Amino acid sequence: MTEIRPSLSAEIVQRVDELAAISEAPDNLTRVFLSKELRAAADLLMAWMREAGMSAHMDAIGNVCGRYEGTVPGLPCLMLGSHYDTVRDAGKWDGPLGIVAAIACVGDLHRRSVRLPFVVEIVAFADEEGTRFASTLLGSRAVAGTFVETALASRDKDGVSMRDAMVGFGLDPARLSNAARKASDVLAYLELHIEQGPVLEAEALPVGVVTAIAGATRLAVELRGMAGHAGTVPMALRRDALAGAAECIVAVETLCRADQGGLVGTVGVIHAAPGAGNVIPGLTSFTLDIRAPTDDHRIGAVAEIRRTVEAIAARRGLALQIDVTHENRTAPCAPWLQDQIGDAIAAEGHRVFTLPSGAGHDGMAMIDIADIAMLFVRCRGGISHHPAEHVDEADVDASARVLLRVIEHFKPKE
Ligand code: HGY
Ligand code: MN
Ligand code: MN
Repeated sequence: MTEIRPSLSAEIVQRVDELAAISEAPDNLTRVFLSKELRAAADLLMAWMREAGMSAHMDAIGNVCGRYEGTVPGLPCLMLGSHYDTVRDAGKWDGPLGIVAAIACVGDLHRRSVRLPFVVEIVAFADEEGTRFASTLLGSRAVAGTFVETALASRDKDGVSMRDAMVGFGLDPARLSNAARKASDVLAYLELHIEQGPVLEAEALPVGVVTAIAGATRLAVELRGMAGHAGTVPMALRRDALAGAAECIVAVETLCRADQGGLVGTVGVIHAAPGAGNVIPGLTSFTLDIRAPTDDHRIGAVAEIRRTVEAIAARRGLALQIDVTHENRTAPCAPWLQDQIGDAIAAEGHRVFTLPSGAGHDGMAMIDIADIAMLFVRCRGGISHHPAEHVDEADVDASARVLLRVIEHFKPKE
C-alpha cells in the first residue's frame, strides 16, 4: 500500500478544525466570498502549501493556488482542488477536506523527495457556494476563463457590490482575467469531497468514484403587489406579495414531490418588504434552486415551475420577475480518470463503487478547460450543509491514501 503515515489523517482533521474556527459568526461556521475571514483562511492555506514544498499565491479572484513542480520546469499540471468558502451555519468538511487532504498528499511527496513527470497544483476556490452573491462557482469560473463580468455588479444582502468587495479584499477587478488558465496547462482536474448524501454509508464503503455532477438552475423570483394597512384593507382587495410567494413555494414543493424522477426544488432565502407586522407585504423576493438527474428533466421542470408561478402571480394581480442567477448543465466525469481512481481504490483494498453527485462542485466549471473527476468520501448520515456534518478519521485516512495513490500513479490521457 502507498505509505501514508497515520499522522497525515490527524493533520488533515486538525487543519479542517483550524479552518472551521475562522468564521464571521461566533457560534457557527460562516465564511463567505471576499470576507476578512476568507482572507485569514487564505493566509493559513498558503502557509500550509509552502510547508508542503509548494509555491503559493492568491490569484486575481481570491483563489489560493499552490504549485509543486515536476521533474523538469514548465510541465502541465494535474490540478487538485476544492473550495474554502462555506454556506451559512455550515459543516466544516464541505470544501476544506479536499484542500487539506491534497496538501497532505503533496507534503508526503515532498518529504519523500518524490518528483513526478507533471506539476501538482492545488487550487482552493474562493467561491463555490455562492452564499454571498447570487451566482456561484465564481472561483472556478475565473480559472476556467468563463467568469461573466456582469456578475461584478451583483450585490450582497447589505448592498455591497462584488466589484467593491473585491477592491476591499485587495483585488483588482480589472485584472480578473489573469486568473484564467489555459486548457493545455491542465492535464485533468480532480477533487476529493464528502459525498453529502447517504449512499456510501449504506454501502459500508469509505470512498466512491463519481460518475457525473448533476446540473442545477438557480432563480431569483420577485413578486410585486401593493403594501397597505393590515387593519383596513379587506382580504379580497389585497395584493399581498408574501401570501403569493407562499403559494408559489408550496406549488414548487408539490410539483417536486409528485415527480418520480428525482426532481428537487428548494427555496432557501425569502425577503418580504416593507417588513412590519401591521403592513401588508408589497414586495417579496425568494430564491429557487432546482436540480434533477438529467438536464432535460431539469429544464422541463424549470419551464413548468415558471408557468405555475406565472399563473399564481396573474391570478393574484402581482407583477412577476424571474431571473436565472445560475445555470449549470450536468458535468460527466471522464471515464479514463474514473478508471484511475477505481484502480487506486481497489489497490487500497476497497470495493470500487460508482455514484452520481447530486450536489454541485467546482468541476462543473473546470470541465470547460479539463477532463474532471471526483473521489467521494463517506460522511455520517449523509448530513451536509449542516453543522452536524461529520467524517470519521479512518475515512479521512482511507480517502487520503487513495488520493495519494491516484496522484503518484497518474497517467495523462494519451
Ligand atoms: O449547492 C451545492 O450543491 C454545492 O454544495 N455548492
Ligand atoms: Mn462543496
Ligand atoms: Mn456545499
